[in-house]
Amino acid sequence: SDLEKFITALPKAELHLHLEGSLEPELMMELATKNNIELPYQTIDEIRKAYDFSNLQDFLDIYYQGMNVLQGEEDFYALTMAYLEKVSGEGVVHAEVFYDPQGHTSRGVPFAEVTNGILRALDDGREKYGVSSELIMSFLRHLSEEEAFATLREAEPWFDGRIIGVGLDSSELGHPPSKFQRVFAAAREMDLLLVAHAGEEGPAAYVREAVELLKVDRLDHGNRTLEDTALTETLAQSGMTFTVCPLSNLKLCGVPDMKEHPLRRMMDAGLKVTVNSDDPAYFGGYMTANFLSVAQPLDLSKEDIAQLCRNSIAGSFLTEEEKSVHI
Ligand code: ES4
Ligand code: ZN
Repeated sequence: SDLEKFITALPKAELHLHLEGSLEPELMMELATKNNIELPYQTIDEIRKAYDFSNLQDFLDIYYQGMNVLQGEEDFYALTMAYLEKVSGEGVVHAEVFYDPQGHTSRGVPFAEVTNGILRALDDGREKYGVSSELIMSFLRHLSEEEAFATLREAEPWFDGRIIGVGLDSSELGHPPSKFQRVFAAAREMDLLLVAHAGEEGPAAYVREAVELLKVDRLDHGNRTLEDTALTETLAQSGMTFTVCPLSNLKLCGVPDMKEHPLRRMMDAGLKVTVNSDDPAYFGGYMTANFLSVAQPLDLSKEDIAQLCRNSIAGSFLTEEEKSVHI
């Protein structure tokens, strides 16, 4: 369509993408066979049918199951290259991607194999597809503070610019940002950039904690921020960037219908909003699909869409000089 071509042509950055969530059923089956991993599915169709979620935890159970097929460095390389190839055709010029090392080290896959496989693909993808990128390591918030600290220590050799920041993901309810205040303070002391998922399922109070206690540089999701008017005003004033993921919110029943999605109200409140794909292999689409999913239901103009794309470049961790190439 005309709108699809318009969206694809706009230079944009993806700022909220879990690499393990870009594992397509085809690659999952291929790696399961190669690595002799039992899957509870026999066909691609069966896999896709299992992707019917009522909430975040429903999804996470399937997501951790799926990532078991990732075993060696080559698997993480293939996963990452497939993602970069896909989005390079959608106008993504820069991607700041998450991975969940604890989802792999807990299964006996060494941190170095995971990380180096991803980094080698990010380097090759820059050459092959012209997509620049950065890597952010996320802590699983359902695990302990101690386990997060152990992961932070294990990652230290890569804090020379290869891992640029840390994030916080997985089961939100019952695991407030405050649980990781000391871990994030330590990461800040190491000059790492800080992001955290907050206000996806959790209340606005969790968004406030991510900002005030963790001191995040960027906020992932943040859908429920609007429930706190004072906080919304503060974050509009401070220019905080929000990485919103429309198809994710729909698939995990955070919104009943795209017409009810808060993205437009967040923009109208003066928040710097971006559109992202989160876990595209599980939620039904990559960047263009996410833009298209809200364009008509929220009556977004072409100018609104262009603004969302400019926000993604501006809200990235690129230098001002690097941003100026894309804006
Ligand atoms: C995630 Cl959508 C979402 N929320 C929280 N944690 C996650 N990890 C991967 N996708
Ligand atoms: Zn996410």
